[in-house]
Amino acid sequence: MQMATTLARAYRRLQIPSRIARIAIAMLTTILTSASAAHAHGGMAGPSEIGPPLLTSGALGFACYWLVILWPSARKRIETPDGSSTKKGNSARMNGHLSTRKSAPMKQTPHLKKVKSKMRLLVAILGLAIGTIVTSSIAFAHGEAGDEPFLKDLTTAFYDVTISPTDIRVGEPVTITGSVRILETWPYTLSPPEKAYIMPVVPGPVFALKDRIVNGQAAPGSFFVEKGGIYQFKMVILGRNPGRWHVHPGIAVEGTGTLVGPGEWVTVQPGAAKFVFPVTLLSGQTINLNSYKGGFVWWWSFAGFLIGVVWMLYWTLTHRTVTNLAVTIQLGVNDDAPDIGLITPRDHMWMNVLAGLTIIMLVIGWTYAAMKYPVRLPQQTDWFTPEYISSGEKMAEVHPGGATYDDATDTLLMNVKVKNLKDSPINLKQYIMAMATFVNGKAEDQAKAGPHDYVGQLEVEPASAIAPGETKDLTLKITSKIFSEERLIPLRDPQQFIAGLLRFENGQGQQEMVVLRTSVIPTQFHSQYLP
Ligand SMILES: [Cu+2]
Repeated sequence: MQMATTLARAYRRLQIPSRIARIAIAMLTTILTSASAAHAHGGMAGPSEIGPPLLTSGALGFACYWLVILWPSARKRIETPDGSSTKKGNSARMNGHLSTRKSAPMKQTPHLKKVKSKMRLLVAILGLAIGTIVTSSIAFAHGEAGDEPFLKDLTTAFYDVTISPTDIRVGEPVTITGSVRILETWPYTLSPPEKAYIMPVVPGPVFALKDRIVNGQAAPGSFFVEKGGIYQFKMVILGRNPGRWHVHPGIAVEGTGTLVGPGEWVTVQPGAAKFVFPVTLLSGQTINLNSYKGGFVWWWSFAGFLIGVVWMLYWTLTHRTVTNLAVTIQLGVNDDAPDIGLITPRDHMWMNVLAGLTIIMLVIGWTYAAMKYPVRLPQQTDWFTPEYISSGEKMAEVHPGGATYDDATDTLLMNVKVKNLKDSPINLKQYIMAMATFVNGKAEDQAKAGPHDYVGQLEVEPASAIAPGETKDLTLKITSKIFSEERLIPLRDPQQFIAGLLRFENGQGQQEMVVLRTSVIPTQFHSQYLP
């Protein structure tokens, strides 16, 4: 009996915290559930990479929480001796609910001290957070190393990519060409590729896309794709902002995300004149797309933003809704609690004013658009299936014989059995994997294979050509930093597979690209405490 009473008392004491805990758990669950939807550009390598952003956001969250809790208007109320700090007479209810804990005036002085010391702590934390943000180095990469290896290897392969010139002035063009193949090994864990678009992957709108051609056809937007499809692209981009930018081609597959090809550094020098991007409209009028109606768009959006900010500040700075969570959390869900000043008729009036302003803005916007631009077209799209491109006449039959990867030396060893189906000798020229190309050849062959940072040496053993009809066991050896820098090899995955394209060539210059999917066994294991 006594135990039950003790338990009940303990439960009563814990009621508020358990409620907060419930809310916290619900929020955490929501965050975790919604986070799993991200496929590409989400996974990070380890604690060294994921640690700083997590700590920074944690510190920011903590600082913001205390900023709201300790905001002067909230403090003022706590300091008032009789606890009736709100504008209307509401002390009765306040006292009824909370006086047991907060009404005694003698507790105010130590509490004030506590608040002051908390304020100091808050300022220190804010300073620290701002300092961390200011001093942190600028991120240059595009995050492709963060993608899981399977996401890069088994999905696509980029080859013959050129990005040139690499030194231009503002307004001058850079041309990106190359091919991407959606591999037949596309993982079953991802939704099948159906729609995609090819685009330049650059850090923000520092270039303007002028032209995009896929398999010989203009491709203003996305197009239909399929496993095994080969997409030859040509994009022309114009330098917009001066700087040194990393430029990649990428393919954004609906439901999967953007898969990035090899990149090149492009320097954009300041131009003599300002950047302009003239476009002729159907009406015959020529506009500068770079700045067209920019001022209007900015100020109109800002007006809408202001209404939102007024609404946010109104509720966070002057009201108990956020600043006194301890009070609001004890009220029923549908209780406005006007008697303690939670939501008063005056608040309703001001919120109606804000809602009214929003509606007036919308009506003005619609009327203005209808009057000023009577001729309008709905947004246009041009979905198409690009013309089929062959991977080459059947030349070789390939059987994987397994692979090993040495993490210490970045060495991949692959065993393959190759049968020559042609009547002339064939050679293995390249192995293409994700955004990297490994070349069985000299320095000049490597220079032609793609952007320098994504090209490596491939050694084929035995080196001699495969005679017509012959079946040969080949060992492919690649030692390259690209594997670890771009995180291409799965080392701790439930499925240890890589895939890529083997490029065969015969004496007449005919080629075939054959998909190779093979298991990889790491030869070294490092202990790891986090997934
Ligand atoms: Cu990059």
